Amino acid sequence: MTETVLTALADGVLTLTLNRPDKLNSFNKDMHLALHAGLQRAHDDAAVRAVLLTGAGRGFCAGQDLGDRDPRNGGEAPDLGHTLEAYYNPSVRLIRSLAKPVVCAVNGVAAGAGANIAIACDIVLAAKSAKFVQAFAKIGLVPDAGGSWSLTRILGEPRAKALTLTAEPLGAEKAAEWGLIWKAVEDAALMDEATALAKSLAAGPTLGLGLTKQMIQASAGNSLEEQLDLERDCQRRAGHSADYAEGVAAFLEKRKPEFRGQ
Ligand code: T3D
Repeated sequence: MTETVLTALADGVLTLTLNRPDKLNSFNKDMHLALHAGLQRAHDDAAVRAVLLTGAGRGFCAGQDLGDRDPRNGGEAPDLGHTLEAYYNPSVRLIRSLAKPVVCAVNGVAAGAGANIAIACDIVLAAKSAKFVQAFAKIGLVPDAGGSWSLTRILGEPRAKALTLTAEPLGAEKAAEWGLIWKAVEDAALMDEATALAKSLAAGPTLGLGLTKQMIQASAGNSLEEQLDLERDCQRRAGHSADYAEGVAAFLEKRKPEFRGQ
């Protein structure tokens, strides 16, 4: 049977490739479970120091496989609240709670939950030809996979509402201009650039990078006072790390640091 998520570990980077290209990598149960397993491995395996998420073929991910939701097949309508809780929400939680950087290379269209899972990643690069589509309104659903939270925080209400209420595609360059993603890059350069970025993050001070991610994510819900306390606590932990000692020693010895992720 074809693997629905291809997994490869090299140079500390765990690359997870959504792999149902004939369905634009839309989610079925197998692909959800394979993605959970890949992300869980990133949590558990110390050899993994960064994740690179991408899609096979011409699309990144078209959200839910609507073939699995065909109402003409009869039977009771599925409980979509359950599918969010069992399948989509765990992916978002696994990405956001991972104390390691997650790079997303959006190689083509990202629609529905596919768009919002991309946006949940830490650094998002997209091919210039890629687009982000909040497709939900077209089929009578509401945004999910954290989209109503992240789009509003990143873009503000006016743009979040326009994108979700109209389901109009947002091109990669505009997405970068609006700050929804980090960068739009030439299609042919996407994978090289995303891989180089993920590799350099994987060679970084993993503990400090994980704490930084946690702090940035916490800031939206914190007052300045709470955030100052969090910075103090995280800096205390980073200051006791072997990578901090190595970073300072390397600086003083005018050489490149060799971080071990501890
Ligand atoms: O159900 C639950 O569990 C609740 C959770 C829901 C989460 C969600 O994500 S809901 C939103 C679901 N996704 C969509 O509504 C997007 C549907 N797809 C599209 O709107 C378009 O396909 C795209 C904008 C993504 C891309 O358009 P385009 O013109 O580049 O490609 P295409 O020709 O429409 O699609 C190419 C093939 O992929 C085509 O198959 P074919 O005709 O070549 O055999 C198409 O049917 C298939 N495909 C695309 N999206 C899906 C899909 N097949 C199943 N499910 C899809 N979501």
